[in-house]
Amino acid sequence: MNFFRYNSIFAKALVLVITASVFFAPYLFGAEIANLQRSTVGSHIIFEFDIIGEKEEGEVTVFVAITIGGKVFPSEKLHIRGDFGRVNVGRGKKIYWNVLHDFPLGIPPNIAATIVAAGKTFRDPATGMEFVFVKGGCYEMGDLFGDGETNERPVHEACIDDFYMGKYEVTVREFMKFVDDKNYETEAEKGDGCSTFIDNKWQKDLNANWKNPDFEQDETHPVVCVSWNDANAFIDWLKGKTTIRYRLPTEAEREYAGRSGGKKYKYSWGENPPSGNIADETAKARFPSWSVWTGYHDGYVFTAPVGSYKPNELGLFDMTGNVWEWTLDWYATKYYAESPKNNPSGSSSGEYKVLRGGGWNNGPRGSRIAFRGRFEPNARYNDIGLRLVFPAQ
Ligand SMILES: [Ca+2]
Repeated sequence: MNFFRYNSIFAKALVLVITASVFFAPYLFGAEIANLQRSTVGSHIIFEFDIIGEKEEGEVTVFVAITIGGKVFPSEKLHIRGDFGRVNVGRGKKIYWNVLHDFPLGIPPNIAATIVAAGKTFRDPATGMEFVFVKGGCYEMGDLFGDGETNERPVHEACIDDFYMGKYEVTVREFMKFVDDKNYETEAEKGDGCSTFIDNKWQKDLNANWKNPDFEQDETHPVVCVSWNDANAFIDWLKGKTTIRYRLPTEAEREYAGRSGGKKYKYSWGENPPSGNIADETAKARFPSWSVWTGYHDGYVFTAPVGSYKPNELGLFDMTGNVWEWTLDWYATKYYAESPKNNPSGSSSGEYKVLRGGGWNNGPRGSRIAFRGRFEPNARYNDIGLRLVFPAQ
């Protein structure tokens, strides 16, 4: 086999030079990599491993990345082939890395490989954030009930690839890990604060930011007062920690997941009674002028701890209400008329980024899944947060 032909003297040198510390995530969640072994054959490093999953796990997603001197090289940047991407659970999996192709001048020292499997669920090793596998598909996107805004029309077919979505909105605790690690200052802290609902109207509070959003929060609440730019700084940090290509969801992914896989639902709770933190009777008692969901009590005027209400049919929590969530997409009023069918990802440019899902201050109309919120990428409000996704390929 040509593939394995090599000069044996050089191969010996290779083994000496590489002080590889191969490791894998030491947690058991959905699916895991086990019995990982490394060998060197010619110009290749070969990783052999088993993928162990719960009984119902069939295909899982395997990510591989190589770290050299603290720098992460994801698989798509290297000459790597074999059992990664969507792979069936089982034993004797192999990944081949043509290391001399990528480093022809010599093998760098201190190479570490990270191989991670994501099953039906996944837990991020750096933050503990949980993710749920969302099987892709085609669905009718937009104002299915004929009572929405004009920018929700025309209703059109959108087809979405498989992806993973955050089970919860990003919490104060998770965002704090990023801030502490990077000594990051949010745009609200650097600039003129965050808009909060004071004296019965939205106005800038110079002293408001994610640590002090003008209402009580503990670490289990969704982080707010973060701009789209802050959200992406958080994502860039997280990507550098792991092998996972995290990003914000597209508008089409957010609507598909919010409707439990594109079902004809107006809210994330489907045909059931409301189950989420929206403008309810609790909020009405504090803000009598608000339009609320009459007769519904969720117990919170402002944000609630994430996961306080029943999840939707995909196991995702707070897909309606709690906080508005940034999406990847630039907003265009007429985008739905020209949107591509496969994996639409918004206008190519724009002034505003789309927000989805509604927040603690939205009544029945603004809480609709199809509703398209929008703000400038540097906007900060204490009803805006985020949720992450990553592709399953
Ligand atoms: Ca509420």
